[in-house]
Amino acid sequence: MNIKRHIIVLFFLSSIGILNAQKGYDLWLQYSEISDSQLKNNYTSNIKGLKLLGSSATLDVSANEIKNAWNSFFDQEIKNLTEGENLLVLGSKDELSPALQEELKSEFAKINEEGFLIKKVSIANKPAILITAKSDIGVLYGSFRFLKEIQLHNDISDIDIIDSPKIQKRVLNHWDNLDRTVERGYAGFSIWDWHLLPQLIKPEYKDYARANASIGINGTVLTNVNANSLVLTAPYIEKVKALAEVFRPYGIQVYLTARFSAPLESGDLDTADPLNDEVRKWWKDKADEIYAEIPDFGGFLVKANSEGQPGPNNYGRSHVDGANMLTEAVAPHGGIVMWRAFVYSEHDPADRAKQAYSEFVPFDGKFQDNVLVQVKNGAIDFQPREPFHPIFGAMPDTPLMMEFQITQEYLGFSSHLVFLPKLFEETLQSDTYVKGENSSVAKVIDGTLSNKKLTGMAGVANIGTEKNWTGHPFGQANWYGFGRLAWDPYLDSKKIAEDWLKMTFTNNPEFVQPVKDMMLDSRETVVKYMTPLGLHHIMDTGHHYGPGPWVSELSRPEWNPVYYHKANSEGIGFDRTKSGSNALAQYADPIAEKYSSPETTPEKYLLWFHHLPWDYQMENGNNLWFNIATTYQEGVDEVRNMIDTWEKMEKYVDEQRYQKVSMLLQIQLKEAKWWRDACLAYFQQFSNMELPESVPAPEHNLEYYKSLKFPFAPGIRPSWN
Ligand code: BDP
Repeated sequence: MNIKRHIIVLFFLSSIGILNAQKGYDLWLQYSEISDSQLKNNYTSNIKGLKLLGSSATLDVSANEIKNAWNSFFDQEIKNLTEGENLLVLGSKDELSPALQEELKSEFAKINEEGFLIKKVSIANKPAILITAKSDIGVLYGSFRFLKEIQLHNDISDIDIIDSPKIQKRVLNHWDNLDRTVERGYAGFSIWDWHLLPQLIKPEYKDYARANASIGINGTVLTNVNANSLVLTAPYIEKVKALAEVFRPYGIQVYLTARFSAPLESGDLDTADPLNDEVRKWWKDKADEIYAEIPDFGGFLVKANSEGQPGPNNYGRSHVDGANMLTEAVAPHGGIVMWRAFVYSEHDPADRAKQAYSEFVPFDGKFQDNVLVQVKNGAIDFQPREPFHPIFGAMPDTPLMMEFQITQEYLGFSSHLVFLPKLFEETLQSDTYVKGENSSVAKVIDGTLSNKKLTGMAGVANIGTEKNWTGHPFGQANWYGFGRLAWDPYLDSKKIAEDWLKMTFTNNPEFVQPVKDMMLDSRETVVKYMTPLGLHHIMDTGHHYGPGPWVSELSRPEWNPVYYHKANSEGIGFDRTKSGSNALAQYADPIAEKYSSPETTPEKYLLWFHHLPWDYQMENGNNLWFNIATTYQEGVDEVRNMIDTWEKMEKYVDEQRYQKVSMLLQIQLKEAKWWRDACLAYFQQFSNMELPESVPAPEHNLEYYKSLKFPFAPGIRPSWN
């Protein structure tokens, strides 16, 4: 096409928004054109062609990615060549010449099955850049890493990268229902079009796999933890198989949630007792049936005896009985069971924060080898801030899998800009003391602390049918950041933010620096305007949209916000010390001792562990009420600062993404004020103190805030409304 026509078509496409929509859709794989001639020269002179060693679907996928990216970076084709200088050579170790294998021996010794090397080498006496690994999947990961170097504008003349994932099972958990609603989903409907599967294979499936592979995610649980046993029936297994086939070249295994009562619901048996022989056989046959269709099926994720889900307790059996029974079915095929520790009961009067620990810790060392116990980052529920879950410091003989929530159930849905890797990092870097000092959660999870064979990290996905996958353009950073931390749980969230911004928007430092700072502060900002100083779970109930600290009438006490803040005329906060629930005793001594007194408790956790009088004097010399009020206000002010920052970025961002973020930030500001006003109006009845001068009076009275109803807030299960 001649240049003039090219321009006209581009103009036409951009005027109807297609190119811009594409930008959101392409996530961090924009492969933006490299116009700087020096940079361009660095890449194109070092790479003259592409050479594949061996053949496989995964290698093809790697080569295609590089070819497409090349076109996009340089408006130039990269040709397949079999010989010549400066080739980019892709192939696994077994395909290398014995001499090269020998030369790279010590490097290969440093990587695991999914790791890779990217190196300048000499092949047939000619300089080349080699991307190699012990497996083709490693080569694919290396290819994405190589492209990232270009996206970040790094010099590749002396490229030398060795990397391996530190965690084995890097898995997204989709809380997607078979009717395509998504529990706690704020980005449209489920991307799995069950009705039209297995025949209709949407291009999104492949792009989903590409995006995940580019950050090293290697598993996906397709269905909600509140499970439907229908997905285990033959017609659905066919559908799952079709997805598995799309994902396979990208190294992504599929998993399903197993409803514990499936043997009953199928009509085959009249019990689901895990110790019953027929039940055991039922699950074995089911696993055989699945593996016959999907040989690399990953296994099951199970939510049992939690929030009304059936489980082994229904038959007087334990979580160990349930999990070990299921592993018998999948183990012969190399599958695993991810058994969730998210349990609490309305019949147990103990502090909800203590219940999972009490139930699971006695089982330490009793689960079979191929069980991962999946533990949420905190003991309550994915709050804007929680101390790490005490289970991480108390089950050294059990492989523990981290569960983070990427979807923002409690953090403003898809309308608030919150960079979650900051939250994830805070948990991962917390010291559990399980093996003395320096026993971080990251070391528990990656298995290095107790030499674990099986390791994993799960993230509850924020993906849906929205054109840009996640609704909020910055929600993509949370998916991206989860993947990066699952690969390397020691990574600095600053680095993640910076990489993501460059790959998603532009390398221009005048954009990257201020927006990175904005992202890094955003998590603390949301904590300030929702749940400052250790407050938690004061969202309106059911949908969890907006504030609801007054809610007190739900049948389950621990679903009521008043259960968590315990505000009264005496003070506010949950006493979890010896004088209260003593949940603190579930932590190792250095923590339990330090946090036993409010003076030595970090202020960020103050009201998580202590009930304190409103006039309690804080470090800055002001009292608790003053600090609560001014922190809410700071949260609001910081959202204003985010808006100011973003307004200066217009020239660096395409119109569509710029406008969308601008509008969402306005929603965030409105909701931050709503949080401040509603919570302060409510708590003030108990504190009976004036608001500090710097904090405006709430816009409306408390009755107004209480009267707000949101029957159609997204993400809710109808039965929970
Ligand atoms: C809670 C959610 C609920 C989930 C549950 C879980 O409100 O929708 O089913 O966690 O993780 O946060 O099982």
